[in-house]
Amino acid sequence: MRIDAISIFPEFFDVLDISLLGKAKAQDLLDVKIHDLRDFTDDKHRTVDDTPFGGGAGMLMKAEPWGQALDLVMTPETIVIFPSPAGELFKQATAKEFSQAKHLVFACGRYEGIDQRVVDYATSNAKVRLVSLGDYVLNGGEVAAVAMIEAIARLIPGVIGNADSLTEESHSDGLLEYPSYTKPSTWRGLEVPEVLLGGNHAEIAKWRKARALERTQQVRPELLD
Ligand code: 6GU
Repeated sequence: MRIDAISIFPEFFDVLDISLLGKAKAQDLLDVKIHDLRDFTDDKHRTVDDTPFGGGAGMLMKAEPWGQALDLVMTPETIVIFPSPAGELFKQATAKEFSQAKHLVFACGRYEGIDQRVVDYATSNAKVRLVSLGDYVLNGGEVAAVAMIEAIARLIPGVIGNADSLTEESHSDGLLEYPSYTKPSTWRGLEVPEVLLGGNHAEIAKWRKARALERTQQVRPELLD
C-alpha cells in the first residue's frame, strides 16, 4: 500500500519508523511519503493560512498550497482522508475498508480547518472521506492520521506476523476483548481464573465469550445494540 500524508508538521510522522510499521516500511509492504505543505507555497514566508471570509476566530488554511500538494499525489483511485472532528467516526470497519485500498492520502489540517473548496476539489478528482477519531478536539489532523495509519497498516496481510492475533482482539467481533493472564499463576496474592489453568478449550472459549460480553455491557453497552 502507498500512503501519502500532507502536513505542516512532517515530524509528527517520524513515529511510523518504529516497531511493526517501521518493519513493514522496510519490507515494502508499506510505502509512506510525508509532504511538507509549506513546500507548495510560493511566497517568502511560506504562508499556509489566512483569515476567514465572514469573520470569526482564528485562521484557516489557504486553498492553493493544498491544491498544489494534492495535484502531486492524487489519482482518481486515491482515497483522500481529511482527519476532522466533523467527520464520520473511524471504526475498526473503517480501518478494514481502508486497508484494502491501494493508495491513501492523509490531508492534515491545522488552525480552524481548511478552505472548504479544497475538500470540494478533492471530491471532484478522487474519493474523499472526512474522518474523526472521536468526540473531542485535537490541535490538528496529524496525531489522528498516525493513529489511523497504525490501525490500517496492521490489517495489511504480512504486517502482523501472527494473523490469529487480529481475530481475537477488541472490536474484531464487535465486542471488547476478554481479560488475559500469563505466568506466574499466583502474583502478589492474585490468582489466575481457574478455568484458564485447565486444558478444557470449550470451557475456556465459553468463559472468554462471557467475560467479553460482560465487559462490553459494563463499559460500552451501545456496542451490543
Ligand atoms: Cl481526525 N482531527 C482533529 N483535529 N480533532 C479530532 C479528530 C481529528 N478526531 C477527534 N478529534
